[in-house]
Amino acid sequence: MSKQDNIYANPLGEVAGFKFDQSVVEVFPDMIQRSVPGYTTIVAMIGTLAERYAQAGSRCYDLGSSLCAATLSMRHRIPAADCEIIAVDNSQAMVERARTVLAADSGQIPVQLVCADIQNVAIDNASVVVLNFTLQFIPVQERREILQKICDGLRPGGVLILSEKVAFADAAHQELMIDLHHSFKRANGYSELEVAQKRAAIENVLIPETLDQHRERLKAVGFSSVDVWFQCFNFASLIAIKA
Ligand code: GEK
Repeated sequence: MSKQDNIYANPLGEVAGFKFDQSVVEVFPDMIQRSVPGYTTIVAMIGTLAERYAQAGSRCYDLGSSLCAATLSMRHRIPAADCEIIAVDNSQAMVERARTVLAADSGQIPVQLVCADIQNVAIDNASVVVLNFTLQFIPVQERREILQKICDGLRPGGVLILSEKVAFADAAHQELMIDLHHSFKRANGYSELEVAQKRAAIENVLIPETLDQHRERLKAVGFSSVDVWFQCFNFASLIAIKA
Protein backbone atom coordinates (compact mmCIF):
# COMPACT_ATOMS: atom_id res chain seq x y z
CA MET A 1 0.00 0.00 0.00
CA SER A 2 1.31 3.44 -0.86
CA LYS A 3 1.38 6.18 1.77
CA GLN A 4 -1.28 8.86 1.71
CA ASP A 5 -0.46 12.03 -0.20
CA ASN A 6 -0.25 14.91 2.32
CA ILE A 7 2.30 16.98 0.39
CA TYR A 8 0.08 20.07 0.13
CA ALA A 9 -1.91 19.57 3.36
CA ASN A 10 -0.19 22.38 5.30
CA PRO A 11 0.05 26.02 4.20
CA LEU A 12 3.27 26.66 2.26
CA GLY A 13 4.53 30.26 2.18
CA GLU A 14 5.48 29.92 -1.44
CA VAL A 15 4.39 26.95 -3.55
CA ALA A 16 7.33 25.68 -5.62
CA GLY A 17 6.93 24.16 -9.09
CA PHE A 18 5.94 20.47 -8.96
CA LYS A 19 8.80 17.94 -9.23
CA PHE A 20 8.80 14.14 -9.34
CA ASP A 21 11.16 13.84 -6.36
CA GLN A 22 11.45 11.33 -3.52
CA SER A 23 8.54 12.82 -1.55
CA VAL A 24 6.26 12.35 -4.59
CA VAL A 25 7.53 8.81 -5.22
CA GLU A 26 6.55 7.83 -1.65
CA VAL A 27 2.89 8.77 -2.21
CA PHE A 28 2.61 8.44 -5.99
CA PRO A 29 0.05 5.61 -6.34
CA ASP A 30 -2.26 7.33 -3.83
CA MET A 31 -1.72 10.75 -5.43
CA ILE A 32 -2.47 9.74 -9.01
CA GLN A 33 -5.43 7.57 -8.05
CA ARG A 34 -7.08 10.38 -6.05
CA SER A 35 -6.19 13.08 -8.60
CA VAL A 36 -6.83 11.61 -12.05
CA PRO A 37 -10.42 10.53 -12.74
CA GLY A 38 -10.39 7.19 -14.55
CA TYR A 39 -6.71 6.44 -13.90
CA THR A 40 -7.34 2.84 -12.76
CA THR A 41 -9.59 2.13 -15.74
CA ILE A 42 -7.13 3.67 -18.19
CA VAL A 43 -4.22 1.62 -16.84
CA ALA A 44 -6.26 -1.59 -17.02
CA MET A 45 -7.42 -0.81 -20.57
CA ILE A 46 -3.84 -0.13 -21.69
CA GLY A 47 -3.37 -3.84 -21.03
CA THR A 48 -6.42 -4.64 -23.13
CA LEU A 49 -5.20 -2.40 -25.96
CA ALA A 50 -1.70 -3.89 -25.81
CA GLU A 51 -3.22 -7.37 -25.94
CA ARG A 52 -4.76 -6.44 -29.29
CA TYR A 53 -1.97 -4.37 -30.84
CA ALA A 54 1.34 -5.79 -29.60
CA GLN A 55 3.02 -7.58 -32.50
CA ALA A 56 5.33 -10.58 -32.25
CA GLY A 57 9.00 -9.65 -32.13
CA SER A 58 8.30 -5.97 -31.45
CA ARG A 59 8.86 -3.46 -28.67
CA CYS A 60 6.27 -1.80 -26.46
CA TYR A 61 7.26 1.53 -24.90
CA ASP A 62 5.97 3.09 -21.68
CA LEU A 63 7.21 6.69 -21.83
CA GLY A 64 7.09 8.52 -18.48
CA SER A 65 6.58 5.19 -16.78
CA SER A 66 6.64 6.38 -13.11
CA LEU A 67 6.16 3.20 -11.07
CA CYS A 68 5.48 1.08 -14.18
CA ALA A 69 1.71 0.73 -13.77
CA ALA A 70 1.14 0.73 -17.55
CA THR A 71 4.18 -1.49 -18.10
CA LEU A 72 2.78 -4.13 -15.74
CA SER A 73 -0.69 -3.87 -17.26
CA MET A 74 0.83 -4.57 -20.71
CA ARG A 75 3.19 -7.23 -19.38
CA HIS A 76 0.32 -9.31 -18.04
CA ARG A 77 -1.90 -9.05 -21.11
CA ILE A 78 0.35 -9.31 -24.17
CA PRO A 79 0.01 -12.70 -25.85
CA ALA A 80 2.36 -11.97 -28.80
CA ALA A 81 5.69 -13.84 -28.76
CA ASP A 82 9.12 -12.25 -28.26
CA CYS A 83 7.96 -8.82 -27.15
CA GLU A 84 10.04 -6.53 -25.01
CA ILE A 85 8.83 -3.57 -22.95
CA ILE A 86 10.95 -0.43 -22.63
CA ALA A 87 9.95 1.76 -19.69
CA VAL A 88 11.46 5.25 -19.59
CA ASP A 89 11.36 7.95 -16.91
CA ASN A 90 13.72 10.84 -16.21
CA SER A 91 13.14 10.93 -12.44
CA GLN A 92 15.92 8.97 -10.76
CA ALA A 93 13.76 8.54 -7.64
CA MET A 94 10.87 7.08 -9.71
CA VAL A 95 13.17 4.71 -11.59
CA GLU A 96 14.75 3.41 -8.39
CA ARG A 97 11.35 2.65 -6.86
CA ALA A 98 10.10 1.18 -10.15
CA ARG A 99 13.02 -1.24 -10.07
CA THR A 100 11.76 -2.73 -6.81
CA VAL A 101 8.20 -2.85 -8.22
CA LEU A 102 9.43 -4.80 -11.26
CA ALA A 103 11.56 -7.13 -9.13
CA ALA A 104 8.44 -8.14 -7.19
CA ASP A 105 6.44 -8.87 -10.37
CA SER A 106 6.27 -12.34 -11.84
CA GLY A 107 5.51 -11.38 -15.47
CA GLN A 108 7.57 -13.13 -18.13
CA ILE A 109 7.96 -10.42 -20.77
CA PRO A 110 11.38 -8.75 -20.44
CA VAL A 111 11.28 -5.14 -19.24
CA GLN A 112 14.11 -2.69 -19.82
CA LEU A 113 13.85 0.20 -17.36
CA VAL A 114 15.72 3.30 -18.49
CA CYS A 115 16.36 6.56 -16.63
CA ALA A 116 16.33 9.09 -19.47
CA ASP A 117 14.46 12.00 -20.96
CA ILE A 118 11.93 10.65 -23.45
CA GLN A 119 13.20 13.31 -25.83
CA ASN A 120 16.53 11.45 -26.03
CA VAL A 121 15.22 7.90 -26.41
CA ALA A 122 15.08 6.18 -29.80
CA ILE A 123 11.80 4.50 -30.75
CA ASP A 124 12.40 1.53 -32.95
CA ASN A 125 10.48 -1.58 -34.06
CA ALA A 126 7.54 -0.52 -31.88
CA SER A 127 3.99 -1.86 -32.00
CA VAL A 128 2.59 -0.11 -28.90
CA VAL A 129 3.74 3.21 -27.43
CA VAL A 130 2.16 4.56 -24.24
CA LEU A 131 2.31 8.19 -23.12
CA ASN A 132 0.09 7.93 -20.05
CA PHE A 133 -0.08 11.50 -18.67
CA THR A 134 3.50 12.35 -19.70
CA LEU A 135 3.36 14.52 -22.85
CA GLN A 136 1.61 17.20 -20.76
CA PHE A 137 4.92 17.83 -18.93
CA ILE A 138 6.92 18.44 -22.14
CA PRO A 139 7.15 22.07 -23.37
CA VAL A 140 4.38 22.52 -25.94
CA GLN A 141 6.73 23.46 -28.80
CA GLU A 142 8.74 20.25 -28.27
CA ARG A 143 5.79 17.86 -28.32
CA ARG A 144 5.51 17.48 -32.10
CA GLU A 145 9.08 16.22 -32.45
CA ILE A 146 8.46 13.44 -29.91
CA LEU A 147 5.21 12.43 -31.60
CA GLN A 148 6.94 12.41 -35.00
CA LYS A 149 9.67 10.14 -33.62
CA ILE A 150 7.03 7.80 -32.17
CA CYS A 151 5.04 7.62 -35.40
CA ASP A 152 8.23 6.98 -37.40
CA GLY A 153 9.33 4.25 -34.95
CA LEU A 154 6.02 2.37 -35.04
CA ARG A 155 5.44 -0.57 -37.34
CA PRO A 156 2.43 -0.41 -39.67
CA GLY A 157 -0.63 -1.32 -37.58
CA GLY A 158 1.05 -0.05 -34.42
CA VAL A 159 -0.58 2.34 -31.96
CA LEU A 160 0.13 5.24 -29.68
CA ILE A 161 -2.01 5.50 -26.55
CA LEU A 162 -1.91 9.13 -25.40
CA SER A 163 -3.55 10.09 -22.09
CA GLU A 164 -3.61 13.76 -21.12
CA LYS A 165 -5.24 16.35 -18.96
CA VAL A 166 -7.02 18.44 -21.60
CA ALA A 167 -8.31 21.99 -21.99
CA PHE A 168 -11.48 23.19 -23.73
CA ALA A 169 -11.85 26.11 -26.12
CA ASP A 170 -15.23 27.06 -24.67
CA ALA A 171 -14.54 29.08 -21.50
CA ALA A 172 -17.72 28.01 -19.68
CA HIS A 173 -17.10 24.33 -20.40
CA GLN A 174 -13.46 24.71 -19.34
CA GLU A 175 -14.55 26.21 -16.02
CA LEU A 176 -17.14 23.46 -15.50
CA MET A 177 -14.62 20.66 -16.15
CA ILE A 178 -12.04 22.21 -13.79
CA ASP A 179 -14.71 22.61 -11.15
CA LEU A 180 -15.89 19.01 -11.52
CA HIS A 181 -12.29 17.81 -11.33
CA HIS A 182 -11.82 19.72 -8.08
CA SER A 183 -15.07 18.20 -6.75
CA PHE A 184 -13.65 14.77 -7.62
CA LYS A 185 -10.50 15.59 -5.64
CA ARG A 186 -12.46 16.86 -2.62
CA ALA A 187 -14.62 13.71 -2.73
CA ASN A 188 -11.36 11.75 -2.56
CA GLY A 189 -10.34 13.50 0.65
CA TYR A 190 -8.24 16.44 -0.56
CA SER A 191 -8.95 19.72 1.28
CA GLU A 192 -9.55 23.08 -0.41
CA LEU A 193 -6.02 24.08 0.61
CA GLU A 194 -4.51 20.94 -0.94
CA VAL A 195 -6.43 21.46 -4.18
CA ALA A 196 -5.40 25.14 -4.34
CA GLN A 197 -1.71 24.59 -3.52
CA LYS A 198 -1.41 21.64 -5.95
CA ARG A 199 -3.04 23.77 -8.63
CA ALA A 200 -0.41 26.50 -8.05
CA ALA A 201 2.46 23.95 -8.07
CA ILE A 202 1.37 22.37 -11.35
CA GLU A 203 0.35 25.57 -13.16
CA ASN A 204 3.53 26.18 -15.16
CA VAL A 205 4.64 22.55 -15.21
CA LEU A 206 1.64 20.76 -16.73
CA ILE A 207 0.32 22.50 -19.85
CA PRO A 208 -2.96 21.02 -21.17
CA GLU A 209 -4.00 21.37 -24.80
CA THR A 210 -7.40 20.84 -26.41
CA LEU A 211 -8.46 17.53 -27.93
CA ASP A 212 -8.53 19.25 -31.35
CA GLN A 213 -4.89 20.32 -30.92
CA HIS A 214 -3.95 16.74 -30.04
CA ARG A 215 -5.93 15.26 -32.95
CA GLU A 216 -4.53 17.68 -35.52
CA ARG A 217 -0.90 17.21 -34.46
CA LEU A 218 -1.21 13.42 -34.34
CA LYS A 219 -2.64 13.44 -37.87
CA ALA A 220 0.07 15.88 -39.02
CA VAL A 221 2.89 13.56 -37.88
CA GLY A 222 1.40 10.67 -39.84
CA PHE A 223 -1.16 8.75 -37.79
CA SER A 224 -4.01 7.62 -40.01
CA SER A 225 -6.72 7.26 -37.39
CA VAL A 226 -6.94 9.30 -34.20
CA ASP A 227 -9.71 9.50 -31.63
CA VAL A 228 -10.66 9.48 -27.98
CA TRP A 229 -11.36 6.08 -26.40
CA PHE A 230 -11.78 7.35 -22.80
CA GLN A 231 -12.74 10.63 -21.18
CA CYS A 232 -13.80 11.75 -17.72
CA PHE A 233 -14.08 15.52 -17.22
CA ASN A 234 -10.78 17.10 -18.35
CA PHE A 235 -8.86 13.84 -18.54
CA ALA A 236 -8.84 11.90 -21.78
CA SER A 237 -7.03 9.13 -23.57
CA LEU A 238 -6.62 8.91 -27.34
CA ILE A 239 -5.67 6.05 -29.58
CA ALA A 240 -3.65 6.93 -32.68
CA ILE A 241 -3.16 4.16 -35.23
CA LYS A 242 -0.40 4.04 -37.85
CA ALA A 243 -1.69 2.54 -41.09
C1 GEK B 1 1.44 5.85 -15.02
N1 GEK B 1 2.63 6.86 -16.90
O1 GEK B 1 1.34 5.60 -13.81
N2 GEK B 1 11.23 12.25 -19.84
C2 GEK B 1 10.93 11.14 -19.13
N3 GEK B 1 10.00 11.13 -18.14
C3 GEK B 1 9.36 12.27 -17.87
C4 GEK B 1 9.61 13.47 -18.57
C5 GEK B 1 10.60 13.43 -19.61
N4 GEK B 1 10.90 14.50 -20.34
N5 GEK B 1 8.82 14.45 -18.09
C6 GEK B 1 8.10 13.89 -17.10
N6 GEK B 1 8.42 12.58 -16.95
C7 GEK B 1 2.46 6.86 -15.44
C8 GEK B 1 2.12 8.22 -14.89
S1 GEK B 1 3.24 10.69 -14.33
C9 GEK B 1 1.79 11.58 -14.50
C10 GEK B 1 2.98 9.32 -15.45
C11 GEK B 1 1.43 12.46 -13.38
C12 GEK B 1 7.86 11.59 -16.03
C13 GEK B 1 7.81 12.03 -14.58
O2 GEK B 1 9.05 11.80 -13.93
C14 GEK B 1 6.67 11.17 -14.05
O3 GEK B 1 7.13 9.97 -13.49
C15 GEK B 1 5.80 10.91 -15.27
O4 GEK B 1 6.52 11.38 -16.41
C16 GEK B 1 4.44 11.58 -15.26
O5 GEK B 1 0.73 5.32 -15.88
O6 GEK B 1 2.03 12.38 -12.30
O7 GEK B 1 0.46 13.32 -13.60
